[in-house]
Amino acid sequence: MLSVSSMLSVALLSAITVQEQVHTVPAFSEQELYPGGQATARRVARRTFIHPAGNVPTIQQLDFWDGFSFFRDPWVASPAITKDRDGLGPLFNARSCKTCHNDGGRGRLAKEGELASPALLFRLLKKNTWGVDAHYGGQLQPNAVRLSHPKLLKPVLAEGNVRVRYETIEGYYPDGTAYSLIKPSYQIEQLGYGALESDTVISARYAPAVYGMGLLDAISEQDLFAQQDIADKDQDGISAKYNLVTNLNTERRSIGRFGFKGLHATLEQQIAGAFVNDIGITNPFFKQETCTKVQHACRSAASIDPKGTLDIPKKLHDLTTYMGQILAVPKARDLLSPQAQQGRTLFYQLQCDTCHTPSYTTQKDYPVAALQGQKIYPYTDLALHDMGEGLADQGMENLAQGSEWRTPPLWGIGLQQRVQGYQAFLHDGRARTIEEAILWHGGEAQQTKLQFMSLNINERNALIYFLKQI
Ligand code: HEC
Ligand code: HEC
Ligand SMILES: [Ca+2]
Ligand SMILES: [Ca+2]
Repeated sequence: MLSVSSMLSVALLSAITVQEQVHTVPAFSEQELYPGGQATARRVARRTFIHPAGNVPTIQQLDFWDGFSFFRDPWVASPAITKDRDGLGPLFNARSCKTCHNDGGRGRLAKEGELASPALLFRLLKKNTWGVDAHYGGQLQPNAVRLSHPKLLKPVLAEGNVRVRYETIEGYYPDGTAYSLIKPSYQIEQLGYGALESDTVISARYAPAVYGMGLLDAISEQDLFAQQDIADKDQDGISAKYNLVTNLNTERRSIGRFGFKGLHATLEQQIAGAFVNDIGITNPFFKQETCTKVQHACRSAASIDPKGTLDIPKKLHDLTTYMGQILAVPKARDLLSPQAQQGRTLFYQLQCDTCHTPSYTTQKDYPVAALQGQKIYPYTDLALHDMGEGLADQGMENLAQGSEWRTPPLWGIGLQQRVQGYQAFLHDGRARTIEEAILWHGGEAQQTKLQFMSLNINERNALIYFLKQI
């Protein structure tokens, strides 16, 4: 006999009728060939992703190249002769944006057993609560400026380095095909300020491509919120949660859409965060250098900076933001071929589109005219998803748990190998191929992953071929 409580739950279960998922495959649209709408790059890039949006007037293209120099050129310690490129550090990860976002694409990773390259940086987080390490702050900076100044009694010490090792995991598809994955582990070395706090956890982040960011910035908040499904009401096993952060412009809680944990509300604030944390360049959004209370030499170095104020004033900041806004998305490639079309159908049938939302129309009142009202195909909902233990670290970042990651855009991912001569995927760059990236999907994406695995080899290849063309 059923107990009252289990009868109740049976009643509840039948009341919530599990919706039959209809995997509709939308008709192909020619617009998919131009993932950035009219702002798509005019030609497929060779050796670089740096192109201004195809539809911006010449005068704005000049601003773009001007802004690009702030992305490309290294910053130097102050005092220096170059007055508009100084202020580096005291602590920093790299001297320029380009060091990590190589040619607008992803950074180059170090080999197994070597010290991590700058393109892999390490956040220092807390378990189950949002906080940072008291001694090292929220990010490990492996570099420090070398200054000589009478007031600086001791040199600024770098914070440390990380050595990366990989463990190989072998597996088989149901059809018997073998695959192998590599799982990273990290060892921190040369700590400059003693041990990390015992409850500090490290979270590796691999510098992503930065093209198309202005278009993601131009998606309206309503369009994103419409996809929110924290309690999984539609019962497809996939929830979508946004990381709500303070928009430093409006002081209002907004969707954090940038970064692997969705920590920054706007592109401008994401770039401002990169400046202060990664390069040590203070700016109107982040006015303090990253020195912690115990980093005395760092604090002295910051205080003797002859500029005494922010390393970049507002205007310069806008210029850089502008460059980030109109950095163009590449055109799709062989999307019309039968193989790509077969892969496209599978992409929808397997419900990859539930998280990798194919398209949006950008806001009509976004400040940059070229990006207004564009039909774009980024393939992301910009929401956080539980991706399972395999991809999890233990750190909390605002509302994001260790296992939750923001869906990354997929546009242009297949070009990385061709343009840059190397490729790596996922938040820590552990996936050597697109196939491996899919195989790491777990948690809410577990079902989708299993369905991918049970495809036959031609179908799997077709799906991957499609992803390489978008
Ligand atoms: C030390 C390496 C490094 C440097 C230098 C660096 N970045 Fe990044 N960048 C990253 C990493 C890693 C992430 C992902 C961060 C995260 O999610 O925690 C990122 C994220 C971003 C994003 C968000 C991408 C997305 O998909 O949401 C943008 C935009 C960006 N960086 C722009 C810049 C700009 C502009 C500069 C120069 C001012 C810069 N970065 C400097 C490593 C770097
Ligand atoms: C539950 C949501 C969800 C579903 C369903 C999903 N993905 Fe993802 N996908 C993500 C998230 C989140 C990441 C980032 C994970 C990370 O970096 O650790 C990701 C990463 C990727 C990447 C790597 C992108 C990059 O730039 O590194 C590829 C490729 C990808 N997904 C393809 C697919 C395909 C193909 C499917 C369907 C078979 C699929 N995904 C289904 C959420 C999802
Ligand atoms: Ca500085
Ligand atoms: Ca630090």
